[in-house]
Amino acid sequence: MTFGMKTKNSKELFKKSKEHIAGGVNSPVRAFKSVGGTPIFFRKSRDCYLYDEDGNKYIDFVGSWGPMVLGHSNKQIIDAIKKQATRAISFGAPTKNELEIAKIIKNYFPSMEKIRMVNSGTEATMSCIRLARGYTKKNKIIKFIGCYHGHVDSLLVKAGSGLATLGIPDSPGIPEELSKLTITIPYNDKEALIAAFKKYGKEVAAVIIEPIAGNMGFIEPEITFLEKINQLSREYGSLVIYDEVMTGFRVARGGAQELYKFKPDLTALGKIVGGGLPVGVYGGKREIMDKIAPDGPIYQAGTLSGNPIAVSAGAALLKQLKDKSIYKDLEKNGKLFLELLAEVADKNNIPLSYNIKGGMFGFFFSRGLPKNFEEVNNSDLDLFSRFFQGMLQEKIYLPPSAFESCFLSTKHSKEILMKAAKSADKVFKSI
Ligand code: HOZ
Repeated sequence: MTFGMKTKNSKELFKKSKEHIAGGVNSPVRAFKSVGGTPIFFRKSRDCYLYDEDGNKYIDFVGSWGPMVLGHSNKQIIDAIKKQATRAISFGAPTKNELEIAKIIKNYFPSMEKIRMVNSGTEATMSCIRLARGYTKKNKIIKFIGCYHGHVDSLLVKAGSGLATLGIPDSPGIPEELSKLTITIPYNDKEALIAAFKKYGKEVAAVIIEPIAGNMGFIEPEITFLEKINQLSREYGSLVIYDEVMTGFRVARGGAQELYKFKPDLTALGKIVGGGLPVGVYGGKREIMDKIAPDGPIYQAGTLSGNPIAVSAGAALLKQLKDKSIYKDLEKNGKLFLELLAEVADKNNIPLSYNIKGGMFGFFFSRGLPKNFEEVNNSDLDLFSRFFQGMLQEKIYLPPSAFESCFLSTKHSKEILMKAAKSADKVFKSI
């Protein structure tokens, strides 16, 4: 598609990458498969802008899928990385840096009484599942259709994000014996949840949920649905795991659990905790976390876990999120953009629904806001692809999938957002 725009270098790089990297990319959504065209190869980023290998400059609504809350190339984060890199890169041994970030995370997420650093969100959710199974001595997991919790075997069943984008319901390579232990039910479906607990409750180690789903677009939960999860889990002795890899430090400083005032037993956090470097964290109730080795028998380990550079970068970002008013401002600006977007969509007879919390939002080409994966699937996905391509021509970089969420930074000024809405108007007229 990308006609009119210079993409020669990206095209060549993608062609070459395909010879050496599986699918030419290191994560499937990046391949632009569902939206068409060639993935853009980026070279530089500043504030809310991305610069590609062909010299194009884009307004970015991906923000590295979350971490760039304060915009790209934040000075304090860069300084922290430089400072730590000159001191030491990695020890595979404890450091003061880990203690510092642990205290900040606990302060922002009071439900995480003890934490463990890992290297990605996938590792964090995977470790939560093992811990929940080991702690409860039960094996089954309840997850919700369209929620994505990383590429963990037990959780890669009817998942969102890349699987939804590519239309892969269940990945080959996962033994049936294992996927049988995962019970999947629709998001926001209390009746299905009650039925699942009635049938399997005694065997359920945990319910894992994105307390605001970000991997099937942006879907808010009904509060009564979250309450039901808590109530049934308590009743049956199952744990509640919140996967806040996308929502943590994003919808509010303390994630969706701060917004809804719920305290899950375990929480998984990811990318944002590293300020853009590869980091994950899991944590929760002290008595559960004490079951992890070396204090307990449930094993989990990693040489690069708590890597000094990654945690320094993370701490530099998290310290700057101290003032919660950042989130009010992000949401205010985001709402302004989405209102304008809806206005121009309406003007062009295009149905559009949207939702936002803090610095994370989603929009769908549908009359009403979808409540679950099926409803997202029923939105106009083809229109999304055309809109994506049109916006790319306008040098606006959206997530290359209708099943992902968008991210704002404090560097997205009102002027920049108004410019993006104007571009959307132009695109709506042409598609
Ligand atoms: N699945 C990731 C976001 N939900 C996207 C990963 C990537 O391509 O970087």
